[in-house]
Amino acid sequence: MRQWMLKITAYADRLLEDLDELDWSESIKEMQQNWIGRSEGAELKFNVVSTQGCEQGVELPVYTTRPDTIFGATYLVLAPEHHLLPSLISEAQHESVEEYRDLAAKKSELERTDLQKEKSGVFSGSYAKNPATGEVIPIWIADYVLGSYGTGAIMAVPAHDSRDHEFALKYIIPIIRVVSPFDESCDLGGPYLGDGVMVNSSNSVSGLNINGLSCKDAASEVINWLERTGYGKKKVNYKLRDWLFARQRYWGEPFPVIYLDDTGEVVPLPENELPLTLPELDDFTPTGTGEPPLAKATSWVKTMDPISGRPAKREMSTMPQWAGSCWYYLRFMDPKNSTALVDRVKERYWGPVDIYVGGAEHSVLHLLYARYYLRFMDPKNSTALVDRVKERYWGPVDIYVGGAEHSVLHLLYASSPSSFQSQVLYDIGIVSTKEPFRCLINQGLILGEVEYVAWRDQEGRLVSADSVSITGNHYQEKIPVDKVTKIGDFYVLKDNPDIRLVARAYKMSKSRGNVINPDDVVSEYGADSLRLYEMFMGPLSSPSSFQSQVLYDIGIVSTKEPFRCLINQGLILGEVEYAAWRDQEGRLVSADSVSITGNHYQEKIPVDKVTKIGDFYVLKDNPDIRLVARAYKMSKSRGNVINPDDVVSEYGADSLRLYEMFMGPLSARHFRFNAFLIIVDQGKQKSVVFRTSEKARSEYVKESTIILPVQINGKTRGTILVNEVCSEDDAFRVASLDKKLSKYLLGKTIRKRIYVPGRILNVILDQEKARSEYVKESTIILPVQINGKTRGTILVNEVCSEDDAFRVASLDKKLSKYLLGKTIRKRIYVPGRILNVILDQEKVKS
Ligand code: ANZ
Repeated sequence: MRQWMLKITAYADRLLEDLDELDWSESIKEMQQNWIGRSEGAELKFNVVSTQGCEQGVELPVYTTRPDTIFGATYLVLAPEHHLLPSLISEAQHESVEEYRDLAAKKSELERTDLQKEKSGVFSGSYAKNPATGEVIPIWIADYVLGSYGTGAIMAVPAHDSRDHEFALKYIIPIIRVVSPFDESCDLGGPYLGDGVMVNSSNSVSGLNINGLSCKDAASEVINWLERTGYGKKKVNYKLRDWLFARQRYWGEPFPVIYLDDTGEVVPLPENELPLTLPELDDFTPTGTGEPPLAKATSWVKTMDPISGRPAKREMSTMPQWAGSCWYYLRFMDPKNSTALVDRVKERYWGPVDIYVGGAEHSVLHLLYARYYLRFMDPKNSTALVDRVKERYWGPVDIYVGGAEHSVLHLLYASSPSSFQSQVLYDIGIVSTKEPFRCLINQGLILGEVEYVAWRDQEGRLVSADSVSITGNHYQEKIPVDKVTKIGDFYVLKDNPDIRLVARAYKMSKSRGNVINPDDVVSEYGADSLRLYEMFMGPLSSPSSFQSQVLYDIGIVSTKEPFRCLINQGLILGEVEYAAWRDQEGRLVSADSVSITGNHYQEKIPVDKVTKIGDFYVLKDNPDIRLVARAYKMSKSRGNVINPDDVVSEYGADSLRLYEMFMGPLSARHFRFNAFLIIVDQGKQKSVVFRTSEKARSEYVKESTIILPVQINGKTRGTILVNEVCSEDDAFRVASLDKKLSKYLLGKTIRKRIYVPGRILNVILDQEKARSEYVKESTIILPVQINGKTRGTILVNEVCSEDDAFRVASLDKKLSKYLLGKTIRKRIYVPGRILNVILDQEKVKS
């Protein structure tokens, strides 16, 4: 079959070298490197000989990356599809070789390489001479050698290659060791694949002696010898194949070429005949004759050369899907241009794509093809086809009339991801950059909603997930989300918190029934709700699970018109304002010890005098003084109005847009979409990505905040961020509020604290108490009331002391909000039942 191939192999080196310039993940770069698969070695010829060693006039070239091991080559292997095979099969072996070839033809390349459990092969009946040793060695046929790689034949070195070793053991072929490990004590049970010193590698007749050399030196010595004696030469090989660019299907860009009826010559259509579009076809199913479906469009196929008027036929194959996907992004830069692919000035302004977000599954094929397209045809590669290509945007380069290899190549491309197109357009001067996508981000997978399951034992009794044993014959039962609650780090049954559940999110799939269709979400919650939710799902590259609950939580639900809903409700407050308290004598008083009766008054503090330690804002030069931080509704009278127009003209619309996106989920209720709407139409100002951030930098560098290591019982368990000179109490408070550290402190009795300001905080716990861990069966959920109203629950030991219960409550994120900075009048504690904290009412007012 006549096919079109693009000569991507001419770009292999450039596509490899230019990977360095890209801000892509190392794994994707590695995949592209592996796909291109550059390997350096030698191609050398073995003469086919009779059993007596007489040359038969047939040369068998092999490709090897280990020319140093030539003295260890004790047999040759040909791929079953090797074109020289028919001339090598002896009469006696004919039948078994044919049988073996039929079997091999049924396997895929993958099955023949990685998946093949046991090597198999058959003797051809012929021999060859090892040019280095002068020995006559057998030629075998085996399907672990692929016809499509290298020369389709190998010199097998069973002492130093695993596949050859396995094969030689099976068919009892000599194994000659030629590399001795540097470390002589190493185990030589199997093939030795490592580096070492050459042994058994000298022959006076061939004049080659590499004994004592390292593998690397021996390899270059052998290559010199091959080149000197004419047996071979240095060779670089690529796994990358040329790109089979024709498809026998209807959908796809038609090739703009015709074949002249009289001579069969291929003529590209002149530019004024472009674009060539597909003919309308009612029936585009396969023809059944082997011809592509376009053969059915007889009046379209039959045409004439627009220049000479000679009768001709159009190409009936079409281009593959990659043909368009490799350059569509250029069209986005200049979509209405009808005379060029993209205007040069526009391309220079917009290109290359700053960030490309795509799944890792595109990492090789699409991304390599796209890179190749931008490079196209090496100007120094003077094939006749180059000029033709230059006349067109992406014309095919090479005509390939292929045989059996086609099926192999085609399968290779279809089954494994690879990629390549962008260098093309760079070389023919259409684009100014050879790389299409400067930065590549592989987005994380969005999994389905978290699913919960409980375990039951053989008698059907619920068993907590942490005490399920593999031998216990337990089985799982799905639990609806409304029966689940979270306590600490664990999901438990709401009405039986002792039973921990297994919580897991799965990849969305039809068979699992957990697919969430964005269209459904949009129609239920509105497109903006979904958009906002996506912005807060976490880092783009991390996987996460879809949580419809969050759509409720951010308060945008129950209306299909979230814009209107938000504009009516949301409020963006002015900048945060800070105030310090002073007492009657004008002395500064920390906000947490101000009493309402003390006649204190407030003083505004400029932002540059404020720093944050843990959750609190304090005076930079006196961190013991906590400040009141509060944002107020924007009002003219307060003078805190922020006009979006001013923000846009100072920072650019993109900056504001970006800022709004990152205001944080908690402020969603205060999110200001009207400001968002205003800036959308502001036009493109200088993008935030090009702005310097000097202002922000100096703001953050000045601080005397340090990272303080925290030890628990002498073992460093984490760090906290505190002011260099902060007090021991403050350091301990920050540590006990820290998520990680609090786990070690929760419910424990502190025996001692050792604090060296600026250096370390070490907390020594009462060991006995520490042992009675809190996660045992005696752990209960204790309701906590503040002023008689239940405000939350805590997880404590049934018999824990009042002090401990109170400490756990005050470390609880939700409850601490009620307690922070308040004076406690009274605590009522009924172990195992309730903790009620009565606050000083007057204080609450402040
Ligand atoms: C002798 C030798 C000795 C080899 C040794 C390896 C180790 P890469 O790196 O993938 O290019 N080979 C060559 N052509 C092959 C084919 N068509 N099908 C299967 N295997 C083939 O690998 C190159 C090595 O793979 C070559 O070097 C050859 O085996 C084998 F100690 O030659 B070597």
